[in-house]
Amino acid sequence: MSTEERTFIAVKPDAVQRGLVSKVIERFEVRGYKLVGIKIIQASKELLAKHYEEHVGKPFYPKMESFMSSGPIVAMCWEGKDVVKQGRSMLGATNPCSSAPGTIRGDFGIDLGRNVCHGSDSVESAKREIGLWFKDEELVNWTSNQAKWLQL
Ligand code: DGI
Repeated sequence: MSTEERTFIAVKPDAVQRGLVSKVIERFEVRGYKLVGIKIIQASKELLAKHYEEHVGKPFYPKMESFMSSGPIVAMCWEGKDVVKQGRSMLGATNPCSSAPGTIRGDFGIDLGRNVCHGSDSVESAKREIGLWFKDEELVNWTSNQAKWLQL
């Protein structure tokens, strides 16, 4: 297991259907982060309830569950310096209408319920979410040749 920080990023069904998977991947790649896990998955209601455990029972949950299970999700694990915090900042505010231009949600979304992507909000949640969406053997430890050009 790498000692580098990791985060869980998901391209939600709206963005998969709109052909935005490559755009989300590109933002993380060009920033200097390393992709260590990726798969396309049709999420079950059980998985979503675990992932969104703090939201189960809230008024918006049934609609969100239905949206998140309406089509495939691209689940990814990205690795690199400060990737959890930087990943959240690259995604932008939860509501795309409040997300700054230049962020993923601010550039590609206009609706809170269809907000393009998910990113872990803390190192602890990242560990939990990566464990929910990936088996250990689905994550690949590899050395990027770019590493020496990215940081001292
Ligand atoms: O971590 P985030 O995705 O930025 O935000 P969050 O954990 O507060 O909420 C998870 C998702 O739930 C969010 O991406 C969109 C949805 N959501 C949150 N609050 C509301 C909501 N959806 C609706 N329709 N209404 C809400 O108030």
